[in-house]
This record gives sequence, C-alpha cells and structure tokens, in this order.
Amino acid sequence: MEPQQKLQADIALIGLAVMGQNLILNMNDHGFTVVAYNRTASKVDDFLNNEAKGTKIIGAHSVEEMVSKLKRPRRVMMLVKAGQAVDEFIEQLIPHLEPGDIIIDGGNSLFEDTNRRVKYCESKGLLYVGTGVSGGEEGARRGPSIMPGGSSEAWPYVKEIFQAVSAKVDGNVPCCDWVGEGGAGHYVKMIHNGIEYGDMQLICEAYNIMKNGLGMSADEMHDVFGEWNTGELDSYLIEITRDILAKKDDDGLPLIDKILDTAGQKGTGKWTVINSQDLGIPITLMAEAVYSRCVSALKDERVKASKKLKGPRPTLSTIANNPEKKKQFINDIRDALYASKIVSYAQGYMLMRAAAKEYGWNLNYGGIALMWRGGCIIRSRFLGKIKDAYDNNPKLSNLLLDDYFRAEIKRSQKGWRNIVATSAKKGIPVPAFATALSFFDQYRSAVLPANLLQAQRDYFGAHTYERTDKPRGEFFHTNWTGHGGSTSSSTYNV
Ligand code: 2AM
Repeated sequence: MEPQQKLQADIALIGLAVMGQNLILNMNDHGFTVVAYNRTASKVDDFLNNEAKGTKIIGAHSVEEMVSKLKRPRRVMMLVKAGQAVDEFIEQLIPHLEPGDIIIDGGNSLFEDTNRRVKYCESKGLLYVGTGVSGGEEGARRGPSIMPGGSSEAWPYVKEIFQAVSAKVDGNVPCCDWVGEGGAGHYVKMIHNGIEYGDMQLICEAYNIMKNGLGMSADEMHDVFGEWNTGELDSYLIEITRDILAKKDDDGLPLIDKILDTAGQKGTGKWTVINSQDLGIPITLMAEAVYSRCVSALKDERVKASKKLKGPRPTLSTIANNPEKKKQFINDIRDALYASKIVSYAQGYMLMRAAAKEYGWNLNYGGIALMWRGGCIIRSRFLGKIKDAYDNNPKLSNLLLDDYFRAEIKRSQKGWRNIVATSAKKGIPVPAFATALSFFDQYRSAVLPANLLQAQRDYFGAHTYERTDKPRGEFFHTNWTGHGGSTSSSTYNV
C-alpha cells in the first residue's frame, strides 16, 4: 500500500455483498476514500481487481489493517448479515478502536438489537449508529434513503458522508437526516417496510377491481396507472406497476397474466405488525397487507374453495359497458386507493409516535417523511405533503387531522365508499380499502360500541367498567345475574 494512503481513509466498510460494494462505489464517487473489508478476504481482492479498479478504494485483509488506515475519529460501517455477524464484528472491532470512534450498522438489524448495541458500545466509550438503508442495490449505488439513529454525538461525523451519498429530492435536498436515539433508525426502516407492504396491497386491490370487475386488459391498466402517476399518486410503486403491465412475455402476451398469485415475504412487514400489537396501535391496513400475502400463499386451498363456496359474480358489466360510468368508476378506484393510503400513513405515524414514547426517542417526523421522499421503495410526491404537514405543525397528533389531508379525504370519500360498497356487493376482495374505511369511520366516532364489550367483560369476568356519568378512572362492577357475587376482578387490563 502506498504510504500516502496511510491514515487517509474517511471510512471503512465491512461486507462486500452487492449492497456493500455499491455503497462503497457511491462513496468513492463523492470523493471519500473508503477501506473495503470482508470476512472472506478473497472478495476484497476480487472487488479491487474488478468493480473498484481505477478508484481510490483501498483494500484491507484484516480488521486491524482496516482500522489502521482510518482518520480519527474512525468510522467503520458494517453491511453484513443481520444478527450474530454484527455482534461478532463489534467484538472484533472494539480492541482496535479508541473512545469517540464510531461503529455504524447499515444492515437490516432489528431495532431491539440496535438499542442493545448502542448501549453496549457507549459503555465502551464508542459511538454507535444503526442506520436503515433503503433502495436496494440500485439505490445503494445511485443514492439510497438513509435513516440513521443511535449515539447522537456521532451524527456530525457521519452527516457529510451519508448526506452526500443519499438520494436527493427537490434539487439537492438529501434523503437522509438524523432520526433519533437508540434503535430509532432501524425502527423507522421497519415502519418504512410495513408501509411498503400496505402501498403494494392497495395497488393490487385497485388492479384486481379493474381486471376482474371491469374486465380491463393489461394495456388499458397500463394507461390508467400511467395517468395516476402524473397526479397525487405519483410514486415509484405506481410507476413500476405501469411498466409491469406493459411488459410482454416471449409470445407477445402480458407477462403479468402468467405470474402465479402466491406472494412471498421476508418478514419486515410482520415485525411491524408484531410491534404494533406490543404497543397497542391499530395499523390495520399494514396488518391486512401482511395477511393478504398469507391468504395468497394458500393457493391450493383457494383453488379447492373456489369450486365449493358460492357468491356473486365479480363482474361489473353495467359499469364496464358504459364509457362514462367506467371513467367515473376508475376515478373512484383512484380515490379509494388515495384515501386508504392516507389512512395507512396516518397509522404508520401513530405507531412511530407510540414507539417514540415507549422507547424514549425524540423522533423527527417531518425529517422521516423527507428521508422517504426519494431513494426508497415508497418514494412519492405524497411524502412531500406529509413533510409539509409536520413542518406546519411539528406536534401534529394525527395526520388525518392535518388540514390538507382532511380536505383530501373529504374529496375522495364518496368514491372510496362506492368502491368498498360495490366490491362488497360483487364479492371482490378489498381488505385494505375496507379496513382503511372502517378505521376512518371508527376514528371519527366519538362513541363506539365498546360499552357493550365492557359490559360483556364485566359479566363473565368481573373485569369492571367505567361509567359515562362518573369521572374517568372510577371502576364499577355489576352483579349481572343476581348470583355472580359482587367481587370484581383484581386486575384490570385496558
Ligand atoms: P462473506 O462474504 O464472508 O460471506 C452478506 O452476506 C455479507 O455479510 C457478506 O459480506 C458476508 O461475508 C457477511 N457475513 C454473513 N455472515 C457473516 C458472519 N457470520 N460473519 C461475518 N460476516 C458475515
């Protein structure tokens, strides 16, 4: 290694899978000197001799050598398999680092692990950053959305690199800002993925009504999604849906019609829903999106059931055969998608607020919308409006109460209700549209039937209830049958 390269490197990156390699190349493009290291050292040489040829990227063949090449405070970023590999590298790094040095985990770690690692590294005098990196391989190379959290003293030292390599929107605004303490960065990445599940399910429901209800061809739907992508739904996922619908197989027929309808999942949506259950926050749309993938996976059962369980035919021929009505109905589908999407994001933000309270984070809500605005899978024009809402009122308690979104839902509501009602009548499944509407109607209800629920709980389990004519916090029990006794349950679980 040439002597002038000694102590010159800005950052080290461990993990030379495609994401790691691409992020290194991206950092190099932005003028940073990166030391590349990997457990299997032969990958370092492969990388230097191929993708990294002709760049300023430096290779290292041991942790010690890697660390020796870094400027202080040292910045070491890991992009390795989540779980044990991260803990192992932390242990390998600690003996070679000094107080104030920074370990960064850019992998898909669970936020609870990051919470623990931040505390552990800080106890050793080190700083620790757990960052969500979204946008896949292409994003890593051209500009991902980067969501860093952890030891806040580390932010000034990683800000320049992260913001330089991140995606940019509206000219040159970086899709990277400090998220918050502990595992907040990885948490926000997890919520991003839950929202992504929801967005995808909403698009699938819109597609299904057009395809099976209105009998539209892939080319016709391609045009509709193309048009939607010029309006308030303008987003990466609508854009790729437009393009997917235009793709032809070798025989010239739409490829989409040949793809089996069973969805896979890697589990990040599931983790979001599990966390929502822990925190008692209704992210009903994301939950329906996860469960819809589960239902889709029951292909064989569904094929059998389709021959036995009878219901209405899903065709909407009266609408489909009247061009005026059809156009209006397609607009209603768009409105259903849009209003449901507002509900989904409102629910995602409700969960983040609850998490901030539970885990003691000071989350930057507008910043989060900005980070998702570009680079990642859920990037959209819509997120700019969420950023505006939190800029207008950083203490906004619910996105549904923001003036802009309130007006948007008001405008879309008629179409949304028409789509959910028509689908119910015709037996077209719309779990996400419907749950969003039910949630909306529950959320705007000052009174819900939980009075009866409390009565039932008190009847069979003496769980007690509060009364509308008494102050909150006073609990009552009734002897409903006359022979149940008047002893109430000792524990009261909300
Ligand atoms: P490898 O090339 O030596 O397998 C994605 O899998 C990245 O994580 C790769 O760089 C891989 O290194 C690394 N990785 C996976 N499991 C690991 C482990 N247990 N210890 C160290 N690195 C690991």
